[in-house]
Amino acid sequence: MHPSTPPDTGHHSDRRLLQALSGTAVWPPPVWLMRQAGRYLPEYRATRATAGGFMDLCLSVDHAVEVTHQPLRRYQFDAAILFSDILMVPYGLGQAVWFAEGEGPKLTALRSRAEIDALSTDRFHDRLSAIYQIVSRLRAEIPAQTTLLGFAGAPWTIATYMFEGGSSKSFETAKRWLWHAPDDFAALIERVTDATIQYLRRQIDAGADAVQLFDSWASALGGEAFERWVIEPNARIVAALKDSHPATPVICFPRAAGVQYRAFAQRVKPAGLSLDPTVPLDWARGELAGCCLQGNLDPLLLVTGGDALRREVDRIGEAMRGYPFIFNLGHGIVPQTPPEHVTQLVEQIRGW
Ligand code: 1CP
Repeated sequence: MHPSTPPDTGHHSDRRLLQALSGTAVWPPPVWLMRQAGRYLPEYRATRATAGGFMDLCLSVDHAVEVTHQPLRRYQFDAAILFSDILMVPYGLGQAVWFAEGEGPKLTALRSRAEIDALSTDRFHDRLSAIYQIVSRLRAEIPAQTTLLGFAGAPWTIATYMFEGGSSKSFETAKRWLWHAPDDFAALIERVTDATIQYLRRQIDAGADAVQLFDSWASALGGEAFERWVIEPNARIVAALKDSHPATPVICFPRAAGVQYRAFAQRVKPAGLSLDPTVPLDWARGELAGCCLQGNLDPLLLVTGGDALRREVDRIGEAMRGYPFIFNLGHGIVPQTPPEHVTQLVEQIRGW
């Protein structure tokens, strides 16, 4: 350390993950994992069992703070991510959201323009006030060098749940709306976009150091529809946050968007871009320059473990050395992941 370097005062310049997002090549790279809190951890399952439903878990300040801490007690991650869910925005807008045991998320599907117009931001921050308390408690409690990430779903992905009433494979209902009734679809996207901007601003004000936008179903759209419903809303959110909170980086994740990642990066210009496992890293370094890249280990390799995992982790590191990069998975951890494989992964990266 240089003799004039000030002691660790907890200033955010000490946060390696923020250095990477500001365009610096940090080595070894900062690491965190999508869904790093969750069902693969026995302590998560124990807390979840006492919390009631999944929505109760997300809206209970003590429980959500506890499960956010759990992976940090086991692993030296560079970031904590707010424990919550992307479906908090529909909930904040007044839609009913619940999680049926073993079936995933359920919502009362939107069926008319009147139901779209009835969604309201009037009580949005009230309904979500627990989330802002969770963020501010986390920022006070986690180590100074650990980055606190807030997050939200991107509008297209959120719209699929709002129109389908839950998970979908084909997105048939949502697509019917966007092609049959584009004005109504646009009204919904606009409402969700505005709410998401307000939601992320409040998370940042409460202490989030950076935020991630999950567009998990971006790959369902192409051509003009990708431009209008994926690129445009992401661009509007990133621009609004740059305007109000210029020091807070945004990471975008237009998952599985393939070559459309290039147009996305050029138009949205996020500080960070999260890559799914199919994106070739040498291609990404050339075509997505200007963004700090994050990714992109296949989460199932973390289930397999052993030499196959070790080799792939080294390959990713070699490809990204010398480039602004955050090590992550290409999608969330799956429940059958052995926790000791995460230990192996983090130790390997720290040993580079
Ligand atoms: O039973 C349980 O305990 C619930 C499982 C679970 C968990 C742990 C759900 C339900 N959500 C979460 C937490 C969660 N979801 C986080 C927490 C922070 C973290 O540690 O990363 C985050 C960031 C999310 C984001 C999320 N929710 C996304 C985007 C990322 C992705 O996986 O693509 C999506 C699509 C959701 C919807 C959702 N919530 C829960 C499930 C099982 C799903 C996916 C359903 C589907 O496939 O449609």
